[in-house]
Amino acid sequence: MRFVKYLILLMTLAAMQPVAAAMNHNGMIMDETGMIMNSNTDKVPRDCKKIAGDVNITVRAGHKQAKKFNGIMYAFDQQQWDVPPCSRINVTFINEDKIRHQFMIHDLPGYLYPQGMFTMEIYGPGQKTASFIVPSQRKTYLVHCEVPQHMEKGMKAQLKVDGGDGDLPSIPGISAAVNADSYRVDWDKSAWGALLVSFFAGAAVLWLLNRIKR
Ligand SMILES: [Cu+2]
Repeated sequence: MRFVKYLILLMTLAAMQPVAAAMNHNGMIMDETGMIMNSNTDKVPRDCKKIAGDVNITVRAGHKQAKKFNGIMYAFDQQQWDVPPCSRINVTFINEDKIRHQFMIHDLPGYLYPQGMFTMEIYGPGQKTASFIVPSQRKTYLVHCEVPQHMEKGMKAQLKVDGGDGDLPSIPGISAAVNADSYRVDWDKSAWGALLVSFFAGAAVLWLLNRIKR
């Protein structure tokens, strides 16, 4: 019994951990409509002398934005943004759906953005504005929505600093997937068997119907 109690205590502690981590997170602004993480309007990256300028972008996210592509479900209105080195990006993020969406960018310098991330999340229809400052390096950054399956279903884009260092895979309308979806039939013995069985079953039904009519 003592062992079970100990186990339950351990499991409870383990379950509490993510909550504690979220509470400790510096730079997180949260309200009932969403959250902004690691917003940065004035801390200049080490490799930049100063902020080169402001780039204002409006990003719409939703189901409607996916209509221009085949086979995807969610998208941003734009799949790519080009920005100059050391610029401050002021993002107005608009969620057009009645579900959560995020604008999340990865691999920013860790000393300014914990875990290299800048994130905006909106729980339903609405908008938020926040900023981040990019370093000087020529690089392509991944932008996506981290709600489960949203990136896989098309909510994926890229932000290029100084022209970027290439395209990321499976950006709708820009690049091909690493593993493309495949809907081919694997014509092995069982597939042929199923086809033959269906064929003869169908023929038998027709033959029976014919007999009943007479
Ligand atoms: Cu989403």
